[in-house]
Amino acid sequence: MLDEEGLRQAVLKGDRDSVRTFVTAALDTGVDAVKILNAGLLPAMDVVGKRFGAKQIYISEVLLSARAMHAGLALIRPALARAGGGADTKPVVVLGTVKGDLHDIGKNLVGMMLEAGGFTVVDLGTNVSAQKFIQAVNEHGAQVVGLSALLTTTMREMRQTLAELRRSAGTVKAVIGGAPVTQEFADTIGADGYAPDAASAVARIKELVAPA
Ligand code: B12
Repeated sequence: MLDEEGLRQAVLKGDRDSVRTFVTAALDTGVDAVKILNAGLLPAMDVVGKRFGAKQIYISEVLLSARAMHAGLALIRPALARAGGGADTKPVVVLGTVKGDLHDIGKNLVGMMLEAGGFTVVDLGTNVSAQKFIQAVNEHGAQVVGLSALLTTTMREMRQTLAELRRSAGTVKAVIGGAPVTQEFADTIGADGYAPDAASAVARIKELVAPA
């Protein structure tokens, strides 16, 4: 059984131990990992983001909530990966936060949802240079590269990274996201796709890898 409200409150309070307790109890009783993500962890982080935006909480509280959410994500990760299906033929997505940018909460959510959606995710972390993206795309034969940026300054880096990917990483499709990023910006820099959140990121990337 999943105590949805209990789990959400635990994330909101940044109570890592309680998050682990709720998630473990849910997994032990056979609750689907995707449900734990969609009914508990994601909506709670959404509330955290809104409260921060409305100046109701401090950044330290955001970080505590993010840490608690990650403790829950770590527990459901194996089940999410299994939910993604068979082993060999999964399309590969290289994911990372662009150079100069250390924000990774949203990018990690996108990665988790992609794994649950049947993709193999190569997560390069944060502060990733164009060269590292190119190397990983070529090494893993990725069909898609996902770039995340949370700062208006690093959106510029996104443009530069995309230009270098176009020169050196073949036909890889590029999808971008992050709070300041818009569809209009994606069109301006020539990205193949944009998504405002993790669920629509999966849908957009599925469209891009679908056979024409
Ligand atoms: C948490 C946070 C931090 C944490 C980051 C911790 C971490 N591990 O990520 C810390 C404290 C380190 C931090 C640092 C800084 N931060 Co900060 N931070 C935030 C905060 C509060 C929340 C971001 C977040 O995690 N949101 C929750 C997630 C779930 O949402 P998301 O990231 O948007 O992701 C979703 C979508 O955008 C999308 N998505 C994300 N990535 C991708 C990728 C792809 C491919 C796709 C398709 C979709 C997608 O899907 C996600 C899931 O739904 C925001 C404020 C805000 N409300 O956004 C400020 C904010 C982003 N930070 C800001 C600033 C200024 C900074 C600092 C410069 C502060 C400073 N003076 O030092 C530094 C920069 C450090 C650096 N070089 O990166 C500003 C940016 C302003 C701007 N327009 O440029 C913001 C907006 C705060 C503000 N209002 O001023 N920050």
